[in-house]
Amino acid sequence: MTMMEPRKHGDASDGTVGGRQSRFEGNMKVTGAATYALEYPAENLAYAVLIQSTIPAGRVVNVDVSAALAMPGVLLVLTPEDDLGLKLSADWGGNKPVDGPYYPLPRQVQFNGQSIAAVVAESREQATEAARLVRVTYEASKHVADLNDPNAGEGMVVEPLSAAWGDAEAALAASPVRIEAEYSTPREYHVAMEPHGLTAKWDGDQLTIWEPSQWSHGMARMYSEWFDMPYENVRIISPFIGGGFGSKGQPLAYGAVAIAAARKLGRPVKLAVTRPQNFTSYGGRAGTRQKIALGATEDGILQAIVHRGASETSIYADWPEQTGAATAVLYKVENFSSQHRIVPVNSVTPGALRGPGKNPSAYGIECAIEELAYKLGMDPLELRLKNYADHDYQSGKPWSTRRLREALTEGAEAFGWSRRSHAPRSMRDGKSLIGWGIGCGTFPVIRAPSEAMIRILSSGRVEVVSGAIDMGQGTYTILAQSAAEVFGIPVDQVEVHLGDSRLPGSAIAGGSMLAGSIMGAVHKAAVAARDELIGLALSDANSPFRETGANTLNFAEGRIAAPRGEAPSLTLAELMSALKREEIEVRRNTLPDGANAQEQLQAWTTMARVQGPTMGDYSMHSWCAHFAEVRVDEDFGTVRVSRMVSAFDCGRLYNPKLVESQWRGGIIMGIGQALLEEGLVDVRNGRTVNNNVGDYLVPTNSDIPDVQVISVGVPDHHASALGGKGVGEVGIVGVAPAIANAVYHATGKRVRDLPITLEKLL
Ligand code: MCN
Ligand code: MOS
Repeated sequence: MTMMEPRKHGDASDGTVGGRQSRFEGNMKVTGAATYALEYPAENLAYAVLIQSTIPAGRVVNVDVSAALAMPGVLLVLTPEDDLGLKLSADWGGNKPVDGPYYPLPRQVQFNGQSIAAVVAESREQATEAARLVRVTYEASKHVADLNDPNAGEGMVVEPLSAAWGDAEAALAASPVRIEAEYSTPREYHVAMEPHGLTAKWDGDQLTIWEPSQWSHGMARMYSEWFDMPYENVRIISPFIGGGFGSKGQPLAYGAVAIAAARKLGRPVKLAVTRPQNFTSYGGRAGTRQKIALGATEDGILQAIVHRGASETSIYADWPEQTGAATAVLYKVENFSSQHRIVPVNSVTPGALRGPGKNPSAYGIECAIEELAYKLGMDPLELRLKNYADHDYQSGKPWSTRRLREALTEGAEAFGWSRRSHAPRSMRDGKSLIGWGIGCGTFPVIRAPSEAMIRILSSGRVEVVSGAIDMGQGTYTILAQSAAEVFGIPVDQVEVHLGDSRLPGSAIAGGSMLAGSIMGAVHKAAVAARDELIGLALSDANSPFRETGANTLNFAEGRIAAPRGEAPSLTLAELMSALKREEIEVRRNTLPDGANAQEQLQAWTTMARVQGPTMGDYSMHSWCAHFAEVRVDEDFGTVRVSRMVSAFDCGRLYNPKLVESQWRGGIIMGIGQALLEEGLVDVRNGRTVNNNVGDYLVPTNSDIPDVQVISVGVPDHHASALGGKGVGEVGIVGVAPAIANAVYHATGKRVRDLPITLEKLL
């Protein structure tokens, strides 16, 4: 990795939108000054420890808690016997289920590692020890271990995820050149540095929850429904998060257990989910497999894509890891057919993990395209450019912006692609077989409304206030830049308050939708606050600007002046003082005008107002092209990624430094996915055996080579108010196929099941 550039002081452009401001909370995180959810001090705290099932399917017959209860310090043991008095909550979309009770500690066991009991004690150590003494008797029933279990069956087709146009089967049959292959990906996990957990505290009918959250408002809503209480009475506090990657967007069973225990005991309760328990508290990326057939003319014009995919889900809820998500938008093709199935197995319901759907989907299609290139004897870059999609063939709509061609050509240039020799095993350095491969990626632009508040204080400081989340992406920093730009002040004169469901409503930090959404709201509120200040400055009897005859004011370099720059010139503090104002507070949202309070609440607490990429006149996506170089040891089969160049179109970048870091983070996760990550299931008992960071491998710094990232985007004002497209997820999409393709080029071996481990190459 390239070294971090030294921070340049006094560079005014740093603090405006588009500047390379360093992350506001970075220092706080590395020096321990940032308080995480499990670090909040609460008086009279009790500690809860979860007990998870050790069988994959069946019934809890009996939980013997006598030995546990006899242990010192033990306050409470909760089992399926206890009715915690909870109700089912509506889903992300806000769709209400049939009214019914919710049992976070159920009697019915649906997967190995399900929460079935909890012990609460005066200390965590006492609770942990007592939990070991709880005896659970089960009545086991037959289980399905994973997607490859012979009893798993074919599953169900998810009709809304099927897509077809033209006549794919006929066009495929008529194509002179065809390839067909099956690709698979294993279960993968988030392994965020900060594990799950919470501290819950009741004050009468008011509930405060300190929990890492990607969506303070949505989670507060779901908690309030579980506990059948008014939304206003629940508060989630989540200012700092040690990574979420999709796993922290909804309340989970352990949260309900800790809060119910706190209510029963009349004391605050802290529950830290252990690292192994994290693997089954929220599901990782589902295991997938997909069969892809491509038909082309002899000169490489794609005629047909036939795609059949499947992913595992749990036996109690449907989560499709959409293997066809990228297949339909990457290439120009007149005949297309794609179908996705979900196969229920005894696992926790899989969930969103950076680039859900698009990620395994790009792995399939981008490997298949290179397989076709070799069959045709054509350069894979040339094949991609030859089949460039001029519009979205699925929706029939024009792209809002699509600079994937530029990403491919500029990426190729920076990588030195033209020096490649096509034949496998044709580039070597001693015992190292060298391979080069390409993988394209895409992620849809998802739009959502948000709200924000701006406060101009008499001190001249400006506050940005929002319940939005920063889990490391850079929300604090870009919002400070946005306000600083509007007021023409240095960025350190802006204070940003985030991560609290009591603050103005916000889109989820998910689906790469937050930056576009919240930047729009903050910009709107800041401009409105500035306009209010201008109005006062031009009309207030105490204002030095009253006599200037100006009809507006300029805000630049920390000063406010009339447009032609003549005196007076005041700082924000001086103007506020002249106006005798303590503060100016303005709140704005990006909903259509006139949205009432109920519609506003619905907008921040559900996904009902979220818009997909083709809901307007255009088809809107971020795009990228990754170029990977691998070195494979000829004797040992070890693969090292020695170089990556990736070019991106994410529209306008609010902060290129943070964007580059987002892209690199995604690429690093992609390298892990390609070479290391694999949730291993013991088929006998449905257990994820490598449920710890010693055995579930993710890349470390020494696994990561120089990663060069390039922006080829242009502002896209269809995509968002300020012209940016999503950044947070697209970086991981397309990395694994780029590496798989490079490994094929190096070795002549096509590994179609991730991860590419050495035994598959020997
Ligand atoms: N950005 C920008 N210009 C744009 C868009 C984004 O400068 N046009 C920068 C900003 O710094 C912004 C960040 O990129 O804060 C991410 O913006 P966006 O793409 O809108 O994504 P979200 O804010 O919605 O963040 C969620 C996204 C997702 S879905 C996952 S998963 C993910 C990711 O972000 N998880 C992360 N990046 C992560 N980064 C960290 N450190 N930790 C995680 O858990
Ligand atoms: Mo990201 S997987 O949408 O939180």
